[in-house]
Amino acid sequence: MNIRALRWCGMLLAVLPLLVSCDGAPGAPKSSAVPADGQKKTYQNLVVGFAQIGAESEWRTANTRSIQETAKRLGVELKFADAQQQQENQIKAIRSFIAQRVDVIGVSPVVKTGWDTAFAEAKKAGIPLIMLDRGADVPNDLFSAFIGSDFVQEGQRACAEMARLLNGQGNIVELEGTVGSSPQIDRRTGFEQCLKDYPGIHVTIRQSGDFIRARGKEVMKTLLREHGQQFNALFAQNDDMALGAIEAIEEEGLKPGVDIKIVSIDAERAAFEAMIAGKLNTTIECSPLLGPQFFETALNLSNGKPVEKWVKSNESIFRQDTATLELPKRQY
Ligand code: GZL
Repeated sequence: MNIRALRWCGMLLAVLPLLVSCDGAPGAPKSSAVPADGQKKTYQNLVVGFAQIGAESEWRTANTRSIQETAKRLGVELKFADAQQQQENQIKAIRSFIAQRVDVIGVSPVVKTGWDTAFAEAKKAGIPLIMLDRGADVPNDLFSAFIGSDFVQEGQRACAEMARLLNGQGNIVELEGTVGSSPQIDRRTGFEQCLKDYPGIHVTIRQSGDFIRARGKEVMKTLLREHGQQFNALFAQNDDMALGAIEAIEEEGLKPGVDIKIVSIDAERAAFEAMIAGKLNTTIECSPLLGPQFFETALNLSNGKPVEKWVKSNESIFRQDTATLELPKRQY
């Protein structure tokens, strides 16, 4: 066995603990080659590798569920890697998928930078790569499609909601997500762009909670103790951090949603429950239910069909006045 093959095998062994193969159907592993009779690829003989970020939030858990349940329903062989929020683990998984000759690779890049080499290796191997949910700073020729939300628009929408809640006057704490991730960068960009129209509103404090509920609570607890009188609003870049901050606000004896107006992003079920309780004012939808679009795009790429470079999610804004009506309809 030559050095190159050994290298690939070494990499494969290194990431095996991270990899879970979710067969769409029981039985022997499927070939990733086009069937001998030249028949086009179908879901039942499609082999897809997906390098997921981790399980940092309810949103991510719902995103993973959508991917895995859709693969099972369609009969796609899914090789799934949980990177535990480490970019190096996602890169190892991509290299493992290349070594296994999957038909398509999917990845939700944990941060925007550092992907050129791994993506170029997939391109060199002739394997289409789809970015799902989060994007990356790579040349357009290194990925086949991006499937996900317009994070800048989400930030703009959050700002407009906050301006309405504050009547154009107020000081805001911004709880940011994972530093360097596309949602953290782009939601902040959109929020700041919109704030230019509201000179009476300022973001006075900005800190990261890494999209994690417990971190959101920790940060908000500290900010209330050190700057409590200096802000009357919270923009949380995801619902989980907002829910953690709500706990901290209540423990300080204040009324979330009243003493401190709160706008967040994701529109997960717990956010609707918080709005019904009057503790959260608005949540901006960011759908994790990307499984169907992901596998449809993967199949089209495998059959050499053209796909949109950006398959954009269509999303809504939810406020307290419709939360009771909407809650039963929520799928995540
Ligand atoms: C956004 C997604 C973000 C969510 C967070 O598409 O990447 O990551 O807003 C999740 O809840 O952790």
